Amino acid sequence: MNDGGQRRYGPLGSALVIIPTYNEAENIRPIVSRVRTAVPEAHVLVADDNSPDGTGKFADELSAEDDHVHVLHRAGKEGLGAAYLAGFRWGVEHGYGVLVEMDADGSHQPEELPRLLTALKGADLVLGSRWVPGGRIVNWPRSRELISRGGSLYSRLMLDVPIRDVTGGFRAFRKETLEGLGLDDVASAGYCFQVDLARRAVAAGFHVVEVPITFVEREVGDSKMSKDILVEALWRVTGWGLTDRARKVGKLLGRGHAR
Ligand SMILES: Nc1nc2c(ncn2[C@@H]2O[C@H](COP(=O)(O)OP(=O)(O)OP(=O)(O)O)[C@@H](O)[C@H]2O)c(=O)[nH]1
Ligand SMILES: [Mg+2]
Repeated sequence: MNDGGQRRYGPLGSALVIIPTYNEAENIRPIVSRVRTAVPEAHVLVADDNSPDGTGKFADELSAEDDHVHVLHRAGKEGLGAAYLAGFRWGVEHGYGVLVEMDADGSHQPEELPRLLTALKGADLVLGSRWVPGGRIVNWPRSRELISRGGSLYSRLMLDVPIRDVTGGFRAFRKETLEGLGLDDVASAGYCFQVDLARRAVAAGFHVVEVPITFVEREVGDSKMSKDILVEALWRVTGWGLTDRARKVGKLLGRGHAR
């Protein structure tokens, strides 16, 4: 993560808030309406994986009522990462300059979006962060907090990224940043998708800024968090960390050999 130094940043283009959904029927209307109120100029893209509870249909209704709301219907449940990749592609193709990631369940508060977007004026990527001073969590069981904090700490140490909240999913990207991350070979489906994007941004030398947020546990609907998602995150992060280390050792040995 560089400090942004004397760099000058181009103006922010129009923003697209991407909301991936799987069975969020009760949450979709309130969350879209909060986004529309908090950042009226932004557009919303609901990326729905053919939710059996009809979330996609409710999103279509919202879209029919409001020309700032769009829906991307996907064939079936493929994970959060795949839904975001499709959403990013849609957003770039449609000319948006800022792509925002946000959950549908109210954990990410739309009212905090203006702060994220303001910070992006001087950054390549802004991460909403629970674990920087000023960041807070509301109604999370201790066990969930430990998993999240532990996951961030493990990723930070393993991957050598100076980011406190590396698994969070409330983020704002400049289009140019996404284009510089090499998204074509991102395979992560679950939460490690967020870790993967953060480590790619740091490795590419982008200026990453963490902004404190208040994260509120979902009140309605079911979590899609599962043991499989955690296991995927653990083995992928470990794999990336070991590969990076092996590469560094290889470079050192190569240099020694050349001398
Ligand atoms: N399109 C799509 N969206 C998904 C998928 N899995 C999760 N989501 C959405 O991604 C967001 C985050 O998922 P959550 O289940 O809230 O995960 P979480 O926030 O870690 O878990 P909780 O704290 O228990 O809410 C929500 O908006 C989900 O509806 C998926 O496979 N496809
Ligand atoms: Mg959630």
